[in-house]
Amino acid sequence: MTDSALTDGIHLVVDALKLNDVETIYGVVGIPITDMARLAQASGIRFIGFRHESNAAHAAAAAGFLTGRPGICLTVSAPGFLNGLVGLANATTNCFPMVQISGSSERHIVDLQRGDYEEMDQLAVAKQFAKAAYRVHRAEDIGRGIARALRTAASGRPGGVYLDIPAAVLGEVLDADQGARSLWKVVDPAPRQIPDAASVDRAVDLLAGARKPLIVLGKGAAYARADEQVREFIETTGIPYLPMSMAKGLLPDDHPQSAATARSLALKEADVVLLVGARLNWLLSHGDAPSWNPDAKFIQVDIAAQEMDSNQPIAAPLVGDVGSVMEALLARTKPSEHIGEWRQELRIRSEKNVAKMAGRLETAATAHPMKFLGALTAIRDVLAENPAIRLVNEGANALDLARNTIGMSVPRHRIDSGTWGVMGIGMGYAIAAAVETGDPVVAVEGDSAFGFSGMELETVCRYKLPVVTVVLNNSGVYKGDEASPNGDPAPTYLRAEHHKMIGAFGGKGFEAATPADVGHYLRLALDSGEPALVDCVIDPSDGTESGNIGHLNPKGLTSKKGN
Ligand code: ADP
Ligand code: TPW
Repeated sequence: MTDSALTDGIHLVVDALKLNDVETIYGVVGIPITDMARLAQASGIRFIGFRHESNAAHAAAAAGFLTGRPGICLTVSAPGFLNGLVGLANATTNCFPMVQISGSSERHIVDLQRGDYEEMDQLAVAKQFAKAAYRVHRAEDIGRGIARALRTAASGRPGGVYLDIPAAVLGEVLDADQGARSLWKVVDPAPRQIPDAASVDRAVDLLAGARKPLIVLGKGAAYARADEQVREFIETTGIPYLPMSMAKGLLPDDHPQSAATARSLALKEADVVLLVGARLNWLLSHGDAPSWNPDAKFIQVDIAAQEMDSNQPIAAPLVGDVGSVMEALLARTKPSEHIGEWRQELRIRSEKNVAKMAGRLETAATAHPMKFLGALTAIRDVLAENPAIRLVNEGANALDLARNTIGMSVPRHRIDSGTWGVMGIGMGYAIAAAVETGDPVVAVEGDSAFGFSGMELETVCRYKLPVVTVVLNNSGVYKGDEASPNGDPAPTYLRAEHHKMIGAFGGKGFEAATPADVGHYLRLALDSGEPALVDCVIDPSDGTESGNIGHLNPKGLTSKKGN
């Protein structure tokens, strides 16, 4: 037998990924996967090498959301695997499809805890954090393992899947023909799921009787890529809708039916609520009074049947994919009657809120030192000039205020901290957005949030990605003006001149002290199409603790007394 008639585990992994149209792998190399990264690159798969696996995994998750196909993250064993796990768990929580492939150490040593290099039972650990976790024990099962991982990640409710491949399997040599026959391409990994006709009737009847109906669009609706069906349903029925943060842009934020600027009134008053790819979790106050009308009836569109009744009784469950369900609803639904008054009520509240916000923005525009809202108004104006820009957003105040200030007009152009409110997604998401879409990316980051993945600026520069990072730098977590009782900095205090960092990696850094500076440098950076960072110097006293979720933050007795 000649060498050309042989293959090995490493080749089979790369071949299986290629066969399944994987174009990019996000990862960090080391034993036992370095050669796999090299081979992937040589075979035409793009390998994006990161500084830390959490960021690579976050990138793979974002790639999954942005493309609708599982993003791939590749890590080494134990510590690299654990670093990636944060991204894998976050992907699962957010219902993004991704696969984390990690090399692992020798099973016969690990399982007897004899002390191998990077010893860990990774499969057992991953099971708790992933939608599913699999291990391949023989090279001839690599194709099966990858097919299974890809289908599990993408089908039904998407999520993160872990695939464990021991070093010995990667090194295993087998006959090339036998190897080739062991691989296959997954057919129709995420089939449509048509709703039951009776469930559609039930929902239509409920909606028909509503006086104050409301539609809530979640990131599942954005993920479903049923943009036309969603828009048509909303516009045909005339029902007001609220977009969750990552559903913004599914319809343009200035759409006349958007109730975003009358959110609290909409929740309090709605009598029939149609949830579309949105869970009634903490982000929607679990559907509870007093945020919601206690008599509201819920209709829920979700691909995952187990989501129904998780918080409130679901009067009309619609289990299926958003596209199929909206089509079925559209076929039976007529324009809603008697909702003119309801829409008028929301409009009046909205006008009042918008006027209040305009006042705040006006005050912020001239404030010195600069306020969050001053910088954000400038960012908003620049982004409005180019709707193709992908927006990444994390922080506390930086997240809440940017979400409310920056309008989106195109679906899936905003990715953020999501269901967990996690910090650290910034650079990973930005890198994936640039790599997967080729569009310019602006990452609007709180200064603390940015620090979690800041070293990946080097990755942005190394791959010359069109990512502009805008740091809203108020010198701290939430705020930067807290005094400490001893000589140490306060727990919330941070200090960095971020624009200097990127220079070390060959990117351009700007420091902006006024909204005019912010707009000017952001435009300059976007026009260059090159990696850049704008550090916005924000008043350290601006911002509230925990942003708009301060009520979730337990306070000790000392704080309560105001000491
Ligand atoms: P948000 O945070 O924007 O409110 P969530 O992440 O809470 O959104 O909810 C997303 C929901 O969308 C999940 O329950 C998930 O099962 C569902 N989902 C994901 N993809 C689809 C799809 N193609 N069709 C229907 N539901 C989907
Ligand atoms: C992985 C807790 C929530 S928000 C935040 C932290 C540390 C940073 C807020 O400060 P930032 O924004 O980014 O400067 P701003 O605009 O308010 O000043 N670790 C993880 N996730 C979370 N959510 C935290 C800690 C947290």
